Amino acid sequence: MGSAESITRQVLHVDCDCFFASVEMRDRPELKSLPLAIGGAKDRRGVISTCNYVARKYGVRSAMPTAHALQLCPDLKLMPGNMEKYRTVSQEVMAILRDYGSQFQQVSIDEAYLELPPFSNGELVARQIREQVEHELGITVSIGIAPNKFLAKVSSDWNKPNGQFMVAPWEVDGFVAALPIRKIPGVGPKSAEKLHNMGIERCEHLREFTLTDLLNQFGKFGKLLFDRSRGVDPRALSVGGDRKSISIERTYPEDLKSEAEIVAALDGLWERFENRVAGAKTQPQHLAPYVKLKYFDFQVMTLANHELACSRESYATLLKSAFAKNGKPVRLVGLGGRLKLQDIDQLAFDFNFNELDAP
Ligand code: TTP
Ligand code: MG
Repeated sequence: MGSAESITRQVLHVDCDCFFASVEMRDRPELKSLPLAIGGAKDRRGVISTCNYVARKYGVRSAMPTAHALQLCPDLKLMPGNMEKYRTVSQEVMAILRDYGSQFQQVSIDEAYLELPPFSNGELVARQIREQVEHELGITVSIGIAPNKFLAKVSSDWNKPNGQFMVAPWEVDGFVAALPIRKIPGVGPKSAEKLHNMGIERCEHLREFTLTDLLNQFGKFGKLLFDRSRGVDPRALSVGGDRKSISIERTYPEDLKSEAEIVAALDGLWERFENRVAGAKTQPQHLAPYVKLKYFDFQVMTLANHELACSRESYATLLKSAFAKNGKPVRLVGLGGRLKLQDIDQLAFDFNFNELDAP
């Protein structure tokens, strides 16, 4: 254990709690005490996208056929879901997170990694993020703090919902030794079964195998198992690789106080944004525009409209509407373009893909 890198890195993995359900409970608090699921109707062979923690007590889970969920929990309140709303809230969460990391990587609609500068107080930063998201957006997130992405991802699940968990560098060895192999991201049901048949339940058992043994048994995936069972994960945050949005922003020395000032700010921002889009090898027609305003009191508002083209005129329209929402003095203006996502099925597909099982 303990390369210089693993001692100094501080990676946060932030994951929203029962994301789609949290947004609905925020907007209709009377749903909080009920078992709630977002998903397709039973008679249309729908599946559950997610459910709140009340419904989880009954065994309801993501990707489960709705018919099965209703057998487990006949009182389940089922809602069809509103992707447009979830995308907007996702953008708002990400806008908050981005400000905390020296690097930032969004990995799905509700989760992201942050790399903190060395010697930051990771636990304190996590607490601040949780407070800010809950206060500004009315939903909760859980956070893992660890020396690498693998351990941060495992840790964000440890005290879910609305919790955080840190694995300090000196705790890595013991923590990983006791970790069930199913907790290693990438180990799905098939590889778990194969590992169990080899007598491997926890990472400490994996360590008894040589790298050659594991490569012979699992191909390239064997190297991942070898590394992860020792708490090793050298992956950097892929900033821009997994890009879901492109944005630029500027904080002004003096707050902007009128619609005219906000629209005039576009002069300085639009060209930078166009260059950023071109630099990311993306076409504007693949982007849905959004704007971000941060007010003098650090409240943040984002406004998106995926029907609009990604043009200067659209940003002027969005900025005017955003400013009109409450007219408070603005300290920061941002322009963004979100890569257009498909539909909920595509999203479910992406999730399955993330959980890719070993050969
Ligand atoms: P997750 O973060 O996997 O789940 P979650 O946020 O609902 O719950 P948890 O508290 O355990 O993190 O997924 C984020 C959102 O993505 C989820 O709210 C709905 C959507 N989703 C699907 O549509 N289909 C799926 O199979 C999964 C897993 C998620
Ligand atoms: Mg989540």
